[in-house]
Amino acid sequence: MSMPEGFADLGRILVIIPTYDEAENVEPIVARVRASVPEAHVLVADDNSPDGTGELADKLAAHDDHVHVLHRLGKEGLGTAYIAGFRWGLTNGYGVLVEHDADGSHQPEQLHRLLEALRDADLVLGSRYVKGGEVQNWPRTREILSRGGNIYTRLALGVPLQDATGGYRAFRRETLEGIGLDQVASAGYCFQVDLAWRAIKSGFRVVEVPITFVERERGQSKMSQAIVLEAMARVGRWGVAHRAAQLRGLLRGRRG
Ligand SMILES: Nc1nc2c(ncn2[C@@H]2O[C@H](COP(=O)(O)OP(=O)(O)O)[C@@H](O)[C@H]2O)c(=O)[nH]1
Ligand SMILES: [Mg+2]
Repeated sequence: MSMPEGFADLGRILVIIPTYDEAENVEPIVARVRASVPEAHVLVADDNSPDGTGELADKLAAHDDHVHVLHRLGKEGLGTAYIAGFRWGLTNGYGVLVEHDADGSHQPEQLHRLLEALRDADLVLGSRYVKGGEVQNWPRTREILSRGGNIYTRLALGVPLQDATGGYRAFRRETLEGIGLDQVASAGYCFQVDLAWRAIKSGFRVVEVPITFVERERGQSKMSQAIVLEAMARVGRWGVAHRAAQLRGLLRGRRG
């Protein structure tokens, strides 16, 4: 059990929840986050959802000074929703910025694990694939795709991460300030790999803690084949560039 103000040493906490057509999910997920870590603030980043999610979030914000809403003009993707949310949080002085899905896949009750680990880290990844982590409710094909994507990422980039594509994460503000958010162009799963890879390359401490991922029961996934293909192509390119740089370094070392 954590006391209110239990994470005051980390600075003010902002949990960013991107939404697109999450009318059935937004109220319960915000309530669970508020109950789990009462001192944390929530920012719903809505892309003008046709189902009225943004207006529902406005109603929550009107009754709770720890809830805020960022309205964007239209569906521009998860990656840019997070970047806009990070910028809002950095401008408003938050010390910790958390990524959290709206659809019930991430458990607000496990947020403590991420925050506790952040005391000794710069970026904490909620991981489905470390010991103690799990996935519930996924069709076999989806799990194979996710696990395969992570094996591919490990091989391409040589990073020791078990779950580089997950979207339940806690960043210290200094990490986001240090990785060059301006240059992040990726969307979807690739966005998550991109941020973790930048953090590792910049020398930040990245750690994984186990989470229980539960596939959504209500509403639609926005995952698409295009998102998967983008991730494979970009991660492959980064891997080649990285190996080439390593090789150049090696050759220089031999000559000198
Ligand atoms: N603001 C915004 N949120 C999005 C967008 N696409 C997905 N999301 C949100 O991102 C989270 C994860 O998306 P989801 O469709 O569940 O992806 P999956 O879990 O990989 O199947 C959910 O909270 C979605 O509502 C988008 O284009 N804009
Ligand atoms: Mg989902």
